[in-house]
Amino acid sequence: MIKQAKFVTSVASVGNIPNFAAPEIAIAGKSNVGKSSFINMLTGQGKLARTSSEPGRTRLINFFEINNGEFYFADLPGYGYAKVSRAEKAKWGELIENYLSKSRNLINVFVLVDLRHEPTKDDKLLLKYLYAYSIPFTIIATKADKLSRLQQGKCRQTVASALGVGAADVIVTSSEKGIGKQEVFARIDQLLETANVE
Ligand SMILES: Nc1nc2c(ncn2[C@@H]2O[C@H](COP(=O)(O)OP(=O)(O)OP(=O)(O)O)[C@@H](O)[C@H]2O)c(=O)[nH]1
Ligand SMILES: [Mg+2]
Repeated sequence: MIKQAKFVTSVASVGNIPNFAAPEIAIAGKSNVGKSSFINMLTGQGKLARTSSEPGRTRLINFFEINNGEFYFADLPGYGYAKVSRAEKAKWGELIENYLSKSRNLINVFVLVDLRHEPTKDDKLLLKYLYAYSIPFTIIATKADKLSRLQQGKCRQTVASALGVGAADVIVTSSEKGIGKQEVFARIDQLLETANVE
């Protein structure tokens, strides 16, 4: 359960990445997949993380304190947005990569993918990176409200197969309808129970 949540800081460069001495869960995924909305659903604060129908709005890593420092969410900038310059893309990539490889208390990356679509090349690249650096992750499928129950089941299987995990390992969510919230909380509890913090 999340009882308290507040925005702490935004980070635009690697040198400023904070160490909170508490477990961190990063929220990653392509631009516009619903990362910020997901944080807002979990915290019950509709305006905590800035959302936008315009892709590529979150260009910084935004940190949120949860339950008075029990853990932190890191809302990562979305990848795969076509309308930005190559230089800017490289800058985002570097920021994300540096964060993932240097953050000492990162316990898990929530990889958000749109339930309706086949995972992209960039999604697969992220997973490859997480495997290579032995960073544990959880697949979260978003925007389930846009599909019927039957389609949700089918798409869950498609997403799972494309990412090389089991369908049971994909948590189906909708920030709009609050679908999957309890499953996500259960996952977070499980992660926190086994967390070691420096
Ligand atoms: N129908 C529906 N729309 C959603 C859901 N989650 C997010 N959206 C919409 O998708 C758009 C993008 O949501 P954001 O939460 O800003 O996405 P993001 O991944 O943070 O985007 P960037 O920060 O640009 O990478 C917004 O218009 C949201 O309202 C959902 O569960 N269902
Ligand atoms: Mg965002």
